[in-house]
Amino acid sequence: MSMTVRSLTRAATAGLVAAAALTAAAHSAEAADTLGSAAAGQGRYFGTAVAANHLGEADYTATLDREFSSVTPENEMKWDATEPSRGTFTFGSADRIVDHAQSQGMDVRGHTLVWHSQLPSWVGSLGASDLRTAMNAHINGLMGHYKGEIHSWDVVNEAFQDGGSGARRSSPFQDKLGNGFIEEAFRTARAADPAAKLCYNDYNTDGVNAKSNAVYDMVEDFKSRGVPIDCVGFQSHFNSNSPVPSDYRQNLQRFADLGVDVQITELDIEGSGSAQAADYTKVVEACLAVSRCTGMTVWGVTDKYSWRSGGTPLLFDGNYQEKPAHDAVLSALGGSGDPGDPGDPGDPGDGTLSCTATYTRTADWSSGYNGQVTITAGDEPISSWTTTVTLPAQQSVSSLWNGTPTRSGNVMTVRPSWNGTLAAGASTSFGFTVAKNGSDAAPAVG
Ligand code: 9MR
Repeated sequence: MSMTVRSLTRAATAGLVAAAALTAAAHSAEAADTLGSAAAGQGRYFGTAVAANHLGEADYTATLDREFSSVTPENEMKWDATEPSRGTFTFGSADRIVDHAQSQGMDVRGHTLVWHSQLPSWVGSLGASDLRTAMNAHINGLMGHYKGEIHSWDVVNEAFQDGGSGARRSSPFQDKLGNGFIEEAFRTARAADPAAKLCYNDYNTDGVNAKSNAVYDMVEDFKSRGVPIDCVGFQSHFNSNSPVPSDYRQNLQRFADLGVDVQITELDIEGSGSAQAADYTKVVEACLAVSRCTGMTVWGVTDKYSWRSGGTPLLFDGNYQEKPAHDAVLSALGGSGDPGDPGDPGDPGDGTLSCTATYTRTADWSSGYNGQVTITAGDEPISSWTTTVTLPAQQSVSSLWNGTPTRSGNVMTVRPSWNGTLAAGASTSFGFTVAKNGSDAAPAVG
């Protein structure tokens, strides 16, 4: 195999920084007061997307270096950035990010080799045979340059359509090479850098749905035929139109059960305060519950540079202050806050302890119903809670689970059973069965 002078240089540099990486990880693992070190304590990485043009901003870089253990170049490894004209590779911006990451002992995710978007126009104008050659040359060019330096590559990105069809998305690759382009890209990628984990990455595949079913079928087929695939990336861009799915963990697990790693690759959740924190907690807890979920990446360091900046979807605000979502993630990862950082989990007395209780009727039949009360911690973690459920006079509770009730007339005071400790923004629920005895009215919860 031939090696260019550039890739030889990068490979030699990589050997030097590997030792530095170990020292940094061991050092921060002791403290576990950053996202990266807390995740390391769980055997995971915690990464962020990075833009090369912000690396000169002191607060950006300080936050990046302190908190994260993996980086994904947000745009700098895409086809338009790396091979703007055929056969001419430009690695300047991507190299800057990789060099910075290595100097800090961070790992690098490669994003992305074959994608319909940010594709220079010359690619779209090629005929089928030329396109196949160009696709393989692009994979070889990028992966060769960074050989041994990338922990996981998004080999193919977003090849499936949204919506219910489970069909492949139209792209020059799909339209000219057919379904087989994905398999070919993975085979080329394996040969180009056998040490890198090879991932398929997509969005709106985070829960069980037609699109994720189609990806699932493809991965199952690849595994059965020995096509080299090591992981599936779940982008996890969430907002009110696309909330964290209730079957998120289950979906990650079914992919893991196919024999691939799963990674949360582009996490961001629009919102603020305790509701946003609670959603982040759900995502982190889902990853930690799946042993093959090897790490999480948020799609940016600070809200102000997010691709969805209006939705403030990240863990640090525009002034690099830790948001409740940051503290919730740190806590869910088992970390504890730095006493100097107001609002970090574990800080004594920095904020006001609060929680909210919401009631829903989860089942209903003629003579009775099931009620559920969800307790959500505010911007500080809590270690216990108390709530009251006042029933209409005729009604009586026949059973209650996930809580400890004491009754006085028609007022039931409920305290935790096992579920008193909640991270900032995190939730727990208790449930109960009520005999209506002729009254269908709802209880008052406070
Ligand atoms: O965050 C990226 C943004 O800066 C670019 O303008 C955009 C162009 O397509 O790509 C964004 O990143 C996308 C990622 O590469 C693939 N998944 C969706 C991401 C958000 O659009």
